[in-house]
Amino acid sequence: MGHKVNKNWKISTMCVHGAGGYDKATGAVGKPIYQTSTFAFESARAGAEIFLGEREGYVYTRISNPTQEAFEKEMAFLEGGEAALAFGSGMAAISGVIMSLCKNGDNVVSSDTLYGGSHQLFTETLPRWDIQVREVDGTDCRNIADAIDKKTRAIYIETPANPTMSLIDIEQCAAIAHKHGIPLIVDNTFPTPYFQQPLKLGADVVVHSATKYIGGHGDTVAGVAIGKKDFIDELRMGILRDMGGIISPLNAWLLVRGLKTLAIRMERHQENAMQIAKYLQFHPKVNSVFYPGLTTHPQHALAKKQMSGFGGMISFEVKGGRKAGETLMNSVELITLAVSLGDVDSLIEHPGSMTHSTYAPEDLAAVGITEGLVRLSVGIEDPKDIINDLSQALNKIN
Ligand code: LCS
Repeated sequence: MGHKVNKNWKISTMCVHGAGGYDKATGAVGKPIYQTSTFAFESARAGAEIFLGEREGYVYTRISNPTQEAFEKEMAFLEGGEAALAFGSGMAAISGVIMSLCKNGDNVVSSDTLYGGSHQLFTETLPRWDIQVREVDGTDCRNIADAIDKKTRAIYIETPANPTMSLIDIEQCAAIAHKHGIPLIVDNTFPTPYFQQPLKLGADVVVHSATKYIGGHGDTVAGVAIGKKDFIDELRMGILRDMGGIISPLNAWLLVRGLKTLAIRMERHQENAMQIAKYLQFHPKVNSVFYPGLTTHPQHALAKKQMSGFGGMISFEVKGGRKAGETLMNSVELITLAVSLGDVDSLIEHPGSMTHSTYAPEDLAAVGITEGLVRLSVGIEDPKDIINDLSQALNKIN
């Protein structure tokens, strides 16, 4: 009958078939969108047994739904985890995981170069419940080890980091975490499981903004956490059920569809990014280019060790600071001036004043987000067209 999921498949096959099986009820090959809030019970007794966890079954879409489940199964399969849980956004996944592990008085040790929203959650929002996040320079794992104390409940890292493309050694962080009996959480949004599988390097939990490469088409906001079944079950029946930050069936379906082309999209994003990084590297209006695939990237060796590819994100510093960056962003014609990333379309933005404006000015400088830093999410267009667009826009800088 075909479509029988096999753990030995290569990842591009997993992307297409990993959600497994035809729809049991109808044989539909495309995953149906179960656009329902509630599910009928066979009998009063069956309903009570499902509530008690003595019988399998769906109850209510805030707890589970077959379309969400198809996405979760696929993500667990791709990341090599036991189970996954979908959320309504990447931030819901990140905050959910941290809240599930911590209570007031606890702390988390985190790398300091993070998506600006994660930084805001860690430094403004979680402290309101007396959960402190200690952000340290994770490019040297000793800083992480030094910040751990008896109240530390997890290590959290983002690698490659948004937007500087700095890397953190996942294996080393996992060893530190396990020495202290705490989990390592990795935000794997930038590389996706296609290029990096943190659980296989010792991490315990992976989180994603599925809004990005997982969906891939810029039409969905979503998140997901992957890890051990016990942890994910607790997350589902605790934070997700009680805080309610779920994904809709339609959005879960868009992600299942997006994942089918993840492998070929990531290959193309990477091919394009490499060409563009090389082009920018020698451009007279560009000071420096940050892309882990360049041999000049200070952590190129680590990238080769823990990633199977370098992804589609580039940041670069233009000569002339913020003003020059603004000229560039106002002059692009093909590339869209917008936040978000990982879409098939190329997107450009200024982290210092947009995605990372949640950092205090002195903290921005400390983590390497300079005034002239521009972030480019390289799309899957023809690379010559992207380069021509950058070329004409860079030429507008005086
Ligand atoms: N983690 C990373 C690495 C991200 O880049 C983002 C969003 C999130 C988590 C949060 O995910 P969301 O809730 O938005 O699904 N990054 C964005 C960015 O760089 N521009 O706009 C959003």
